[in-house]
Amino acid sequence: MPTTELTPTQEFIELEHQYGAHNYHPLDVVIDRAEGVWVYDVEGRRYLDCLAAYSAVNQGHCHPRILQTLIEQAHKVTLTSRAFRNDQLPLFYKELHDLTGFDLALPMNSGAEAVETAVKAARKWGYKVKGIPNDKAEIIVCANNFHGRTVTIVSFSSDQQYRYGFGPFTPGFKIIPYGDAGALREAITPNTCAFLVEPIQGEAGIIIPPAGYLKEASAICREHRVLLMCDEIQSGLGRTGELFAYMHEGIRPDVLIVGKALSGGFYPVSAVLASKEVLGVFNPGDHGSTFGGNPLASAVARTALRVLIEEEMVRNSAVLGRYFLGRLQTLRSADVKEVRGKGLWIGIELHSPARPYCEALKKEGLLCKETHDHVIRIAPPLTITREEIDWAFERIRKVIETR
Ligand code: IF1
Repeated sequence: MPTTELTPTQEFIELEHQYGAHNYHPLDVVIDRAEGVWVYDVEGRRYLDCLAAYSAVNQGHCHPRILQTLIEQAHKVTLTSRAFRNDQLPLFYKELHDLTGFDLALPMNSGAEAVETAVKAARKWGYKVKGIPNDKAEIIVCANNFHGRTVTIVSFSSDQQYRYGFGPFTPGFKIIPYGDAGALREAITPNTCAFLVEPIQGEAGIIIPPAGYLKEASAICREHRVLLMCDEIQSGLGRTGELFAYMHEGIRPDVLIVGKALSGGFYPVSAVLASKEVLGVFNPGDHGSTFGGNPLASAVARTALRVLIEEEMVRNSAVLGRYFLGRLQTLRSADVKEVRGKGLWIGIELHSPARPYCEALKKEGLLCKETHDHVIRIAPPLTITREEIDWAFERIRKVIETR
């Protein structure tokens, strides 16, 4: 009986299948090394990473300067807990303030934890500062939002799969259509404390709202003393060609939520940035986290921000994003419905499912991920070069125009 020899890739997949929960449907590529925009699988094949870990490695995989910081800090101290102080968090706070202009920051780990922190801050601000009756605070969110996977966050998701089987849900949220400032005005009540929105919706398929939407939403929030909270966990830190996506509209949110590339993909680091009036509602013991603001996270994030600025990755995202979008908009296929994007964040919307295209692109050496079934998300590290874009474009054109 010939034994079925498994390839190294199949062996790893088999182990995952046998011993891991099946909460993902990843492409069958097993990566064991990564550098810059390139990743390598266990059989030595090379791929251009057009997902960048959902924009967590904007700085490119294993950025040497961030790696150096990680190693040096790991030899010194990694975790003190917030019961004591450390020498990296104060410097991280100061550099976040200098970079963003927000008075204060509250450091957490995952993006979802930062979103939960923003929800708690907005509610407590609503009660203590705005004077909303206790337990009556309302937060407005948009349909097709993605803000994380906790029970409270999926309580305000409009995606049935993200909610199915996870009730009962947290009350106090209202869902309005995305991109419709009038709907926001309509939904506000005297008990509304905040409007939580992605400046560009990522998981929904890189949905860019009408020009002026965020500006109008900001004015409506100011008029009704509602906190505008921008979730820039995916759209932030250069992805759209500005440091933060809200900057395209010349506005400034009351609360800014960041994560992912805040650590360049080396470590879970997230944060909520806001004024003293908002984050000042937290008293000692109100809120926290074992790892939040630890010295290793703070040191890594400081270098991740530094390389983003010093190596002009935001400008690269703007210039090469326009170039990449321009080339992709020349694609000729009856299956392409729209090609849209901002900076190095591009969605190729198709009439048919995107997954088969992602499988075909993998065979050509390009790793992309479908989002919401019909969109191929193109989001490479912001360090990509024009030559690498041309290399990627040739393969995308071959797959899209010859299927
Ligand atoms: C998964 C999606 C992207 C986010 C925004 C908060 C969070 C995310 C705008 C939560 C996280 C990740 C989560 C990851 C896949 C990925 C994702 F497909 F889930 F929706 F990027 F679009 N706000 N997005 O994009 O941050 O807690 O994950 O650190 O859950 O499958 P997190």
